[in-house]
Amino acid sequence: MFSKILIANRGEIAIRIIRACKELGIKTVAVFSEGDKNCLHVEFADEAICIGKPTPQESYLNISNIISAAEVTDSDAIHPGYGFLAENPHFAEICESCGIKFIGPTSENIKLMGDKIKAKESMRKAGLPLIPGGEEGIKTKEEVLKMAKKMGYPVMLKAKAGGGGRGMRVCHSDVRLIGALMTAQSEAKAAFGDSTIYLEKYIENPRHIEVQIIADNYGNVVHLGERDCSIQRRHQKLIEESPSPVVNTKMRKKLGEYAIRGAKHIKYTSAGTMEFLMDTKGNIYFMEMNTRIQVEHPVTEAITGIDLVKMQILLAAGEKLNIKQDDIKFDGAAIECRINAEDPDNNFIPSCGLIEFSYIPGGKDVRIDTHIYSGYKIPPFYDSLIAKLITKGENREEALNRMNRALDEFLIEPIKTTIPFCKRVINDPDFKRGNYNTSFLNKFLEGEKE
Ligand code: MV4
Repeated sequence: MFSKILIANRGEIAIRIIRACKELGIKTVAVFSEGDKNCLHVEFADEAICIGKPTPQESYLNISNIISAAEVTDSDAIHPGYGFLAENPHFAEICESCGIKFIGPTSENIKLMGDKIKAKESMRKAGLPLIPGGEEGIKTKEEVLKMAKKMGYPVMLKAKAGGGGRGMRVCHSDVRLIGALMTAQSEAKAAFGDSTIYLEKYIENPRHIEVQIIADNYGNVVHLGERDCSIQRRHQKLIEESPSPVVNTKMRKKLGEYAIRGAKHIKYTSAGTMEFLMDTKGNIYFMEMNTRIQVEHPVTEAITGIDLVKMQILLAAGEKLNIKQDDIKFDGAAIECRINAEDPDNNFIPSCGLIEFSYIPGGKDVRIDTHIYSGYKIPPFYDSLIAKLITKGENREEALNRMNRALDEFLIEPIKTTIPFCKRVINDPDFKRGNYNTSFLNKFLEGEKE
């Protein structure tokens, strides 16, 4: 087992990982930027090292400073959390070559899934259902028109190195397709340094359903059910829940089998998530795979009782999975609201500065993962996520009622947060019925303007 882990992250996820380490009796090293001196992850870790100036580029993305911090503290392993370096194959490779265990999948798997065309190709070989198209990068205008004709409009252009919605374009006609191809290529080049674009059939009003898996180094893989992440704004998730209101036991089994088959095919290790789209007829298609622990992992922890971060650490240290698929029971329902320091009444502009007062809710089956406290000053350099509120119930209705009361108790003053907005969304009649898809939030926002 590891004796010391360096956490290459900040905020709530750094604290989440420190908690897992402490419970496993592993020493921790926090890294922090000059803008994060007063952060709780610095306080809670056994040691803390400053890794540079406040901007992410100069600190949490600074590979050599992080590796140096691991070496001077004699750390055995690095947990990257999510974001920053979590899905950087180069970083994972450097860790390994320095004899530091990267807590996550292999750099080969990160690289493979980072190439959205190769990812689809490997999942096709594994036998997963895919969105039509995307077999190869587009070389000529003639070629893309031919492909679009074959699959029929609407179609979608996506970046090979993409993800997170950047470089994506929906097109309804030949003329638009040609125009969009050029802009998508330059956007992809600017964002990822790779202009390669591929074409897919556009799935209208899909639900975003993802399946959590965890795999050890010996070929054992289990799935931990799905999360419905359809409530998103500009590709940022706001609310996630499990089980999905539209997934029944049979469908869950099917989704789980796909996810396990895909993971086994690439000899995946550690925690990972297979993202699927479900169309309005209930057809499911593999979309992409995330090779990290995700923001919304506590939703799965709430209904399975499994600590995913502890599990990641144990498996990275070479332990065998101590559970079989049949041991995993899905109990009740859980929902997560992301609390961002943003003003929902002002186009979600970031709201930084001093938190003069904060009260964190509690009570039965309420979980808050946060790094804020009364007197904490939110720096302007990083992601706006300041807390995750997760409630669990015997069923969806109880989880939602509990979320309502926990949101009522949650006080963060004087900055603006998404708390009141989350309250409005979860009380929407369609949301309450589980009747929503990825178009929900835009329509909801339009409705609120009137
Ligand atoms: C799609 C799609 C419809 N059809 N692909 C958005 C993020 C990126 N990972 C892929 N995304 C989408 N790909 C096809 N062929 C719709 C989306 C999409 C979406 C997906 C999941 C959750 C929210 C979304 C919001 C808008 C578009």
